[in-house]
Amino acid sequence: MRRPVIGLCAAVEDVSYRVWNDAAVMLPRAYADAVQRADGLALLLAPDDAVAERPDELLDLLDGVLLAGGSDIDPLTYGAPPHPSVTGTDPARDRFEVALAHLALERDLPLLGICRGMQLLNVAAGGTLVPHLPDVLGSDRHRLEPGVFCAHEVRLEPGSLAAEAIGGQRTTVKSHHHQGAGEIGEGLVATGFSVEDDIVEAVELPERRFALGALWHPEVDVRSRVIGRFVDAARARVPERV
Ligand SMILES: [Mn+2]
Repeated sequence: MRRPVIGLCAAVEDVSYRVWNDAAVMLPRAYADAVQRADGLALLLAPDDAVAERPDELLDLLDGVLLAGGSDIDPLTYGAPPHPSVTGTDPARDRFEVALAHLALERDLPLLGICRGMQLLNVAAGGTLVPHLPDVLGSDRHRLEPGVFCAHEVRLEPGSLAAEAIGGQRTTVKSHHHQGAGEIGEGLVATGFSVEDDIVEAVELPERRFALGALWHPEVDVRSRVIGRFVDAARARVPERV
């Protein structure tokens, strides 16, 4: 049987490589590595407004969608005013990913949102975000230093997909975010919380085969089972797409 095709939603960022300083469609390598380790085929997806209009043509090619980390979601996407800590947004990426998330959920295609991707899943379901967690927590605990993952504990609801995916009800996670979920989107259930300050760290749709958002970074944690469990859910769907 062929490997499940996992679409990884990429970012557009100004990057420097070799002799070039240019806009690039990119994603940290850890995402593709984690999918390939789980025996999935990692396919990087460039934001595309035509797909945002008609996501069927892309989703027909995929067995699972991974909404990756990256820049903050434009507050306009969820109807909030600008915030001084929110810069470098990419409305085209937001549109593309919201469209893919909606249709993936409608088709019950396995969907995993990581960090920004969890926030995107919540926004796509009609939820909102806290623009800057330190404003409400009084702490930088979830992103101590930009560009360096920090660690904190999360607890997962017994019986949830999040708990099943991590293989327990408590774990230490790699964290790098300054935003979090505000109002939880329709149909989503919060199933993961940070132990220290009780913010929502995981959301899921219980009626789906696999629809999970995690605010932490399993792709940089080789011990994590989250991406492997997601790729397995996509693999189970392979015979349905010929
Ligand atoms: Mn966190």
